[in-house]
Amino acid sequence: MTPDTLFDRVLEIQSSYPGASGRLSTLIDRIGIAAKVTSNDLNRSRMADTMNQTEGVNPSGELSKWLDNKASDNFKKALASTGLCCALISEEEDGVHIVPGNEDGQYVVAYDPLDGSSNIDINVTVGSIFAIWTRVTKAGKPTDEDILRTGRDLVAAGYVMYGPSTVLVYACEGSIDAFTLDPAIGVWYMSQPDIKIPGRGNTISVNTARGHLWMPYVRQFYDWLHTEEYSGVGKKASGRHVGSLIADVHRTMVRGGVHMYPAGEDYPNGKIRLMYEAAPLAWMLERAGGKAVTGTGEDILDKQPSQVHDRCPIILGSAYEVDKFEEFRLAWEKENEAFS
Ligand code: FDP
Repeated sequence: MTPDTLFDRVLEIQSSYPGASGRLSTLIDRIGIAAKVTSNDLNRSRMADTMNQTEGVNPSGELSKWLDNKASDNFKKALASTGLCCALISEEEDGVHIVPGNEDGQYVVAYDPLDGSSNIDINVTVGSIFAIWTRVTKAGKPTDEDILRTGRDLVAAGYVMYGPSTVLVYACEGSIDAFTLDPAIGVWYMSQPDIKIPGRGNTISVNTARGHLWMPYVRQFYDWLHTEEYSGVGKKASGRHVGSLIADVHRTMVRGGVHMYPAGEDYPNGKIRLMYEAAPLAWMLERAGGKAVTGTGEDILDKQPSQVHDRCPIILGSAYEVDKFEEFRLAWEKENEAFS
């Protein structure tokens, strides 16, 4: 029987691993609760007059809103109370939060509690993203070896999309499924099992206002997306860019195509954060059959963070488009090697 709630699906996955402790299932359940509270906070924010309240800057120097900090607290409370996490990393907090009394906890969880929050006042979709690792050391205070992990090491990841409906997409080793919240009864119902990204799409998503700052091969790839070769077969290529990461990545995951935030002169290392944005989304995309690269010669999943708030350029989407991007990059590098 197909499970029809998040709870059923998580139990089904758990039962497929003989001897599973149910700890990861507990974390997902708690993340589901944090997401429901955050969804409610967002829905009420206009009436409660909390929508535009600002509260200083986050560790990356960006203006943070009351809602950013509230969402961060929602995730922190939900996860810390499980007793299973030794360390929590939030976009809104400096450094790493070592959970008091839980130093032996098995999991490290990184999250962007409210991504795209500059879009809230215009009622555009925003999201939360989470990444879950099991620690490397056995016990005691977690070390850098436990915390500064690549996407390759993830055991589970997901995102929540607060849009016309609230949708939680959860991926673990063998599956990636979407669940839609019924707000009347607070239940996550499965709405899209076994998500697979099309092998090629027709959607191009990037902030073109930064185009003059891109590397030449990014421009060449972008121009190619407007040729007959790309749109000649199948549907005509179409530009779709929200400027809110989860909305852009979810559309790309479901419909195919490519979404990019490449490195440029303004953001030499890209803008998107590695540990709680790029890595979990790349890991999910790979499970759905897509690809994700940095555009500077690395698979996002292999990129090693040097600190928890590192950034990373992203080029992600259908395998066809990302492979083509890599062709342009390699050709440009080869040509320029000859002159260096
Ligand atoms: P925001 O600054 O609104 O929080 O990661 C942050 C992010 O949004 C992403 O959601 C979005 O994809 C990106 O920044 C947009 O940045 P630009 O406005 O520079 O294109």
